[in-house]
Amino acid sequence: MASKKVTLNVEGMSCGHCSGMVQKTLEGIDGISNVFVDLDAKKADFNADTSTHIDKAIEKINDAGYKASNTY
Ligand SMILES: [Cu+2]
Repeated sequence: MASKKVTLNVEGMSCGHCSGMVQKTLEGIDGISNVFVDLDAKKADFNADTSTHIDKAIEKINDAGYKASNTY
């Protein structure tokens, strides 16, 4: 299965703690790999196995108190 490269916009990150939280949140989801969170650009890059995993990632980031949206 080829994983899909994804970039999400993430609002609400103001410091390294925030980006670290988003990083850990994404790394804790099965089916998501190669996570890179860019605090300055307010973006999160990762590979997702399926689009369901992308939805899960957005949901988990929002649960953590940030605001994620896809960059279609
Ligand atoms: Cu912070």
